[in-house]
Amino acid sequence: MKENKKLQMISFLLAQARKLGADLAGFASVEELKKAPSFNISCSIPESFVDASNAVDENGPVQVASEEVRWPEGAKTVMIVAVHHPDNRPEMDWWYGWTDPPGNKILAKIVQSLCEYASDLYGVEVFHLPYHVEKGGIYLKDAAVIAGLGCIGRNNLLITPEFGPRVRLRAFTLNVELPSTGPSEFNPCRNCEGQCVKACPQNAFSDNVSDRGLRGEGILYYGEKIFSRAACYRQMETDEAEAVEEKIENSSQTVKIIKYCRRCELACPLGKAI
Ligand code: B12
Repeated sequence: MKENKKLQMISFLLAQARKLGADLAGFASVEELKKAPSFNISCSIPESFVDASNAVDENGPVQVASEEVRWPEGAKTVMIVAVHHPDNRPEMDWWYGWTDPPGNKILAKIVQSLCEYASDLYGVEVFHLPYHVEKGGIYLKDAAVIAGLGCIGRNNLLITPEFGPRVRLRAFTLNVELPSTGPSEFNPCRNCEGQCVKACPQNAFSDNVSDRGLRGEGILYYGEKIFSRAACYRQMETDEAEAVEEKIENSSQTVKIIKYCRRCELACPLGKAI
C-alpha cells in the first residue's frame, strides 16, 4: 500500500472509531509489541498458574493451556480501541451467567465494524482478536501503551490521561505496516500515594510478597511494581462464589450476575467522577 493511502487509512479508522463509540484508539506495531513485557514474561508463568479453571467466555468455560501469543499470519499492526467504563455504569463490566459483559459487546461491535471498513475500503487483511490470549488474543494493555493510550500504573492497569484506568480494550490486526501512535511520557503514578495498592482486599500489590516461596504463585515483578496474580485470582473466585441470582432488566428472567472486583481500578484518582 502506498504511503499516502496508509496515512489516509490511519486518519479514517481513527475518526471512524470515535464515530462508532470508541473513546480512545491507536496503532501499535507488531514488531514493537513482540518486545513488550507481557509478550515475553507470559511464557515463564508457572504452568499451574496458567491453568485457570474458572476462565470463561461467552461460550462457557475456556480451556487454558498456554499464554504464548500466536500472531495471525501476516499481522503487522494492531489497532486498539478503548471504551470508557464510568463508575456510575458498573453493569458494563458484569458477567450475566456465561454471557460476556455489555461493555465487551460494545467493544466487539466497534472492532467488527472497523475490520469491515479496513477490509472493504482499503483491501487490508484483518483479524478480529478474541479477548482471551489462549483463544488467539494478545496482551491488550501492552498494545495500548505502545499505541500511546496511556501507561501501566501501580495497579498493573492501563492508566489513560482521560479516564484513568476506567477503560476496557479490544483490538484487531492489519497486514499493513503502520507506525505506532505512542508510547507517551505520561506517568501519573510517580507522585501518587497509591490508593490502588491500599484498596486491594487481597494485598496483591504488597511488598510482603518478596517471600520467594510465593513466586510459584505467579507473582510478577516488573520494574518497581509487584502484582500477585494468585492473590487477584483468589478475589475473583470469591466474587464468583458470592454472585447471586438477579432479575434482568426488562425481563422476568433471573440470572447469576458476577461482579468482579474493581477496587484497584476505582480507587485511582485519575478519571474519578467528582
Ligand atoms: C488474564 C486476565 C486477568 C487475570 C490475570 C490478570 C493478570 N494481570 O495477570 C485476572 C482474572 C486475575 C484479571 C484480573 C483483572 N482484570 Co484482567 N485481563 C486478563 C487478560 C485476559 C490477560 C492479561 C494477562 O494475562 N496479562 C499478562 C501478564 C503476564 O501480565 P500483566 O499482569 O498484565 O502485567 C504486564 C503489564 O503490566 C506489562 N507492563 C508493565 N509495565 C509495562 C510498561 C510498558 C512500557 C509496557 C509496554 C508494558 C508494561 O508487563 C506486565 C508483565 O510483565 C486481559 C485481556 C487481554 N487480552 O489482554 C484482561 C485485562 C487486563 N483485565 C482487565 C481488568 C479490568 C481486570 C480487573 C480490574 C477485573 C475486572 N473487573 O475486569 C482485574 C485487575 C487486575 C490487575 N490489577 O491487574 C482489563 C484492563 C483494563 C485496563 N484499564 O488496564 C483487560 C485489558 C481486559 C479488558 N476488558 O479490557 N485479569
